[in-house]
Amino acid sequence: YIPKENSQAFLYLKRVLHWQLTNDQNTILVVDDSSAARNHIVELLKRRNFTVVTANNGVQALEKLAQHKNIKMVITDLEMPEMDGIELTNEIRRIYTREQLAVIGISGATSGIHSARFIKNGADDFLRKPFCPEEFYCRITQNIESLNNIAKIQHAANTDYLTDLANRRAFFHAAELRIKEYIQKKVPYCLAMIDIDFFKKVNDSYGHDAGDQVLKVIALYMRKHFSAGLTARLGGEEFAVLLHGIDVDNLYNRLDDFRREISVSTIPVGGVPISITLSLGVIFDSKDKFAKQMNEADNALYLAKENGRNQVVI
Ligand code: GH3
Ligand code: MG
Ligand code: MG
Ligand code: MG
Ligand code: MG
Repeated sequence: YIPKENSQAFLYLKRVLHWQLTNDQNTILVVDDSSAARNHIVELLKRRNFTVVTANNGVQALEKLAQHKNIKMVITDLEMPEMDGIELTNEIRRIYTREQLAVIGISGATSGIHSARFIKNGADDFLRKPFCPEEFYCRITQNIESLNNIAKIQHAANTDYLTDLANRRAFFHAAELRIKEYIQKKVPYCLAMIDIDFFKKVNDSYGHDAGDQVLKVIALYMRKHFSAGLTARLGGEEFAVLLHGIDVDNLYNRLDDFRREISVSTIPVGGVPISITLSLGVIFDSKDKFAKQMNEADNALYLAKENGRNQVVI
């Protein structure tokens, strides 16, 4: 049966075929104490190109989850020895969010109470045994698609559209966490705000598109130069980097090397070589609240501008 072109069923088929091509990147964990039931599900998943891992009960399932970091979905039976499907779902939700991992409960019981219990305990969906393959595939596809959509939305929410660097939101979130860790582990670190000098002149002289191109190239330089650090575009022509290293001198030198590298390079835009310089405001190993640290870096940046730009101020 071939559905009519552009009907919903046709579009569904198209989506299934699309996912089928990428399903090998989606690992699914199948948990059931009955080997016959397990093999049946594994067989269905393999036909659709999924990578499959199996477990006989909840305890084993948690071990498999810890071993295989790329598992996207767990399909679990209800009644199993040692740890049943409900307990397993509960444990999973203590460790993994719904964005990280989908859980689909399966049970042969005819009463609707089991589907409600699975969902209340953190499952995303439920299938009643025996199920027809078509329903099984629909539910799997729907849940995988939903996970992939969330991943896309999260990426868009955390990425600067122009430069593809982390955006302000992502930087504030990730930098705060990393700094806590650096302080706890006594790892030397620095937080730097980087602002392009007289960027308005670039726009005025060469046009806004050329300005955009310069921002993109600066982002590439940052990525390359600070590959082990956390880099971001905070907005406009303002960037930030969080670095960790051996000591303050080493961190300072890496920042100043970057400043110098940019000041001696020319960025070709539409055949015209554009020269720019950067001002940096930096704080080292501060134990202040993150917002305060950003503030102090910003104050240092202001001083760098005051003192004549193209320099790093601590
Ligand atoms: P200063 O050395 O004091 O930082 O001078 P400046 O000209 O760099 O700073 P100012 O804050 O006066 O101007 C920043 C300019 O950056 C103004 C704005 O048009 C430009 N800008 C902000 N975001 C973008 C963008 O996404 N693309 C382009 N092309 N320009 C941008
Ligand atoms: Mg069972
Ligand atoms: Mg400004
Ligand atoms: Mg500027
Ligand atoms: Mg600025």
